[in-house]
This record gives sequence, C-alpha cells and structure tokens, in this order.
Amino acid sequence: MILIQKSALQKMRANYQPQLPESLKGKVKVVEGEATESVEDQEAIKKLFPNTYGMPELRFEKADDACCCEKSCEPFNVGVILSGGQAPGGHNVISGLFDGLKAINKENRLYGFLMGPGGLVDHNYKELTADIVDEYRNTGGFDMIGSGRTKLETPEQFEKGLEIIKQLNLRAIVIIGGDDSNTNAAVLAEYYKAKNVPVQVLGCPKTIDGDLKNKWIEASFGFDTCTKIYSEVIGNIERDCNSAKKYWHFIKLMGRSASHIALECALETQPSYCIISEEVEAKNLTLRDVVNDIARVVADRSSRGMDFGTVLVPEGLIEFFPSIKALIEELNDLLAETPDFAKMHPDDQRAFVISHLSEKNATIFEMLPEGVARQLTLDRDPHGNVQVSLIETEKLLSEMVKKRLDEMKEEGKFNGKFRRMHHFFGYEGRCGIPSNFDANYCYSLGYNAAQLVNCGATGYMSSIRNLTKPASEWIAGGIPITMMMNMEQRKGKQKPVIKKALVDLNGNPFKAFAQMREIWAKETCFNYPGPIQYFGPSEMTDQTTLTLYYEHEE
Ligand code: FBP
Repeated sequence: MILIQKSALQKMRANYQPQLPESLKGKVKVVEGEATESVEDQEAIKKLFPNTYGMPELRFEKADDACCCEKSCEPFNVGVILSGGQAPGGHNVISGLFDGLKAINKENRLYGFLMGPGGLVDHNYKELTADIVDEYRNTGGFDMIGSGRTKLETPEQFEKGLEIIKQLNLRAIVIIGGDDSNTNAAVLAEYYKAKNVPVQVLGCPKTIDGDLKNKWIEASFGFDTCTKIYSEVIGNIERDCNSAKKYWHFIKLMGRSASHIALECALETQPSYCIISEEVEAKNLTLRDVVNDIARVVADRSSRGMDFGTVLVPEGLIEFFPSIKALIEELNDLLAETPDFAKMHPDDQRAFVISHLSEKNATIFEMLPEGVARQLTLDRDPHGNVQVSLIETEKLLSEMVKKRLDEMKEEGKFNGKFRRMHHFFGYEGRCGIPSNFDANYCYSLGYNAAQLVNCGATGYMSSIRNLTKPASEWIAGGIPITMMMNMEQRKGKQKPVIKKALVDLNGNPFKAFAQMREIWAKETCFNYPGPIQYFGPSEMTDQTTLTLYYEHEE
C-alpha cells in the first residue's frame, strides 16, 4: 500500500468550499440576449457554422420556482475532457460541474475522458464518482483524468467520438481548454448539430497564458495562480539579487504567444527590465534593437554602482520579431507541404529549408544560432504551433547582451561586470494549488456549465464575469463560441479560430507598466509579493491579478 502523507494545508484545502455567484445558487432561469455576430470575418464564419452561428448570449438569473428546462427532471449523463497545458483549477471545474449536475438531478452522471481529447476518440474514460471528485477538490494539476493535445478536427474522430457518446448515452461533452481546444469544441458542436445528433458540446476557458479573453470572457483560469507563483519566485530572486548585488537574472516566463504573464509579473515585481513581445512587433524592433536596449540599461545601472538586475523575457518573444515571424510563417507553409521532413537527417533538413525559403528568410534562418533555427523547424504541437517553451530565449538574449557590452567596453561605454543567471518559470506554476480566486472561478465555471447543459445549449463557452467583484456578484451565462472567432492562416490554410487576445498596448495594464519602467530600470524598485495566501483576511487571500483590476478601471 502506498501511504501518502498529506500536509496540513492539503487537508485544509480539501475542505475549502468554493464560492458561487448568487445567481447560480438554487434554481436558475435563462435569459436570452440578442443574436450575435463573430468578431471578424462574419460571412466566412457564418458559412462554416450554419447551424451554430448567430446564437444569442445566455445569462442565468435566480428563478423563484421552476427550473429553466423541463428535461432536467430526467437524469442525464455528461462527459468532460481536459485539453492542452495544465492550469491551476482544472479539478475545480470538474468538481463544480459534478456538483452542478447533482444539484440538477442526483441521478446525473459524469464521465471523464482520459488524457485529453484523444480519450474521446479512443474510448478511454472513467466514471467520476463522488469519491474520486472529493479527492481532487481545490488541488492543482490535471491528474484526475489527465490531459493531452490531440486536435479534434476530422470527421473520423468525430464519428469515433459519437460511438462512445451513444454508448454512454451522453447528453453533453464539456471541453476544458484554451483557444484551440474551444475552437475544436465549436467545430464539434456544429458537426453534431448538422447531423441532428442530440449531443451538446460546451467549452470552458482554460490557459495560464491569459490570452483566451475578450469582452465576454474576462480571464482564462489558471492565470491568477500561475502569475502569483512566478511573482513570488521572481520577488525572491530580486531580494537575493539586491542582497548580493552581483548578478543579472534573465527570467523567461511561460506564455506561448501573448506576454500577459510577463506583464502581470512585471507589475507585481517591478523588475529592471521586461520585454513585451507585442510592443516589439508594433515598433518593428529587431533582436539587435532589444539587445542594445538591455545593454543600455545594464551599462547605465553599472555606471551608478549597480551591476545587478532582473530581465523578464516572455516565452513567445522570438515569434514577434517581424522578420522572424515572416520566417516562421513561410516555414509553417513549407513544412505543411513536406510531410517527409521529419524523416530527413538534421543536416539535410537545414539544407532543405535554406534552399526552399525565399532569399530574405533563408538569410535570417542562417543568421540564427543553429539550435534556435533548428527548433523553428521541429516539433510543432498538434495545433501547428512552434514549441517556444523549448527555445532558450533567455540565454540567447543574455549572450547577445554580453557581446554588446564587450563592444561597449572597447568603446569605453561600459566598465562594469556582467555576471548572468538564467531561469525559466512555466512548469513550476502550472499545477500549483489554485488560489482562492481560481478555486472559486473554476468551480463557478464548471457549475455554470452544468446549467448550460441543462438548458440545452451547444457551441457555447461557460462565462463568468464581473470578476473583480466578490464571487457572489459574479455574472454567469454562456457565450456562443462562434462569436469569438475570426479566420487565420494555419498550416498553410485559412481556418476559423478563436481570436487570441494579445497584450493591448493601449490598455491600462500596459500603460501602467510603460509609465514606470524607466524608473524601475534606473533605480532598484524590486517588489517582493510573497507566497499565495489561502487563509486569512480577504484583502490577502481573494485579490485577483493587477491585470484584471487595471482592465476594469475606467
Ligand atoms: P495551453 O495553451 O494549452 O493552455 O498551454 C499553454 C502552455 O502552458 C504555454 O504557456 C506553453 O508554451 C505550452 O503550454 C507548453 O506546452 P507543453 O505542456 O506541451 O510543454
């Protein structure tokens, strides 16, 4: 027998009762809004989603007597899938869904598909009973049922899924995932609706990257906990840095594409330098420009006796240099047209790429350090994305800054020391114990999804809004996924996808950062936020991210 000794915190967290919006407590009624349109490319999206396009927004309100749907009197079964990268709070979405289903009818059943969307296709599942769900309440990780990145996109996969849906008599599937997985949920919903199959498909907004958000989805879950964990360790590094005053720390932070994580951590910890990829792109900066600017800050601090500091580097940076972005786009098309590429010898791959790219992109490809160039040609994830978590941008940058400082030394512009340390924070936070905010938000998203099933919705994302207010004031409902879509180039083809939310350079969070960064570069203004607090006064335990507070400011 394996004995697991739980800590006092784990035991206390197991008993934490997540908070729900008032509107979801007891019987609810559904209020329909106006018909909706997609954010862009309306005609194209409408054509691809003829059965699920234009549906109204849904909002749940407290009902005095009858429940919103007569069908709820009959018990029903639901399947749930965790999709993509782990994010703190996934287990609470499932426990909220479980409790929501049981509140509708005690006989309702929940099945978990194992290891991501592949579990649906391969018929790999288990029933989630109270014993199982209770074991995982308020815990981090996705290990209750596992996760995976299989992309659900072919009719064969949808048909295989249908076999198990029929066998388990599922009324709905809830896919907990990021923008790509929720796009897949919309495609699946459309497919089943077009075939008149009575199964609903719903999504829940998950990703630590924070880039699945818009007017209707204020935040993706996991962002709050992760940024708090990273900010704690960045703060600890800063305090170490300020104590010994001898190192420059280059810290890469997860976030496959958008720089929300880096920005939030910068607002929390006030580093000497933070790169925002979206700004790099908007200003058409080159790698050399960024390196020169960091070297400027290093030299300036050094001239005032500070041979130390911190640099935050967003994981997705490399793709935001306009020249490298153009290279990646051409590479994506080239690799999509070359199915045998993976079988080639690495030396042949390099030669093949150089000989097939346009002259401009081939030159850039050849100029990149070989490891980085190679990474750009390999290991796309199933959604066609470059796996930026494997590219050591923090080392690439610090190496280039060192070279620049060596030049500056010769020019008499730098006379200090430049000793470097490197860190990458990503996996350290993705399975952290969810903060109170994420515990409550996730539980509410899941509970809300049960209501969406109950009222017959399909092709909707579970939406909980008003998130800077106490949980009791949160607004619950459903948003048609097609409403968040536009057309983008993927694997050489135009595809309907949920529009990714990058850092808005006109938004309050970026403006707050931009106002302060020169001061943080000149002086040492490090801030040490400390660890997540789970128990204690509400101002310590229930506050969400600065990003969300700034976004809600007028
Ligand atoms: P999701 O978009 O699926 O939520 O995953 C985000 C992420 O955590 C990124 O920040 C990171 O680049 C990527 O996953 C890493 O992927 P993997 O877990 O496959 O290494």
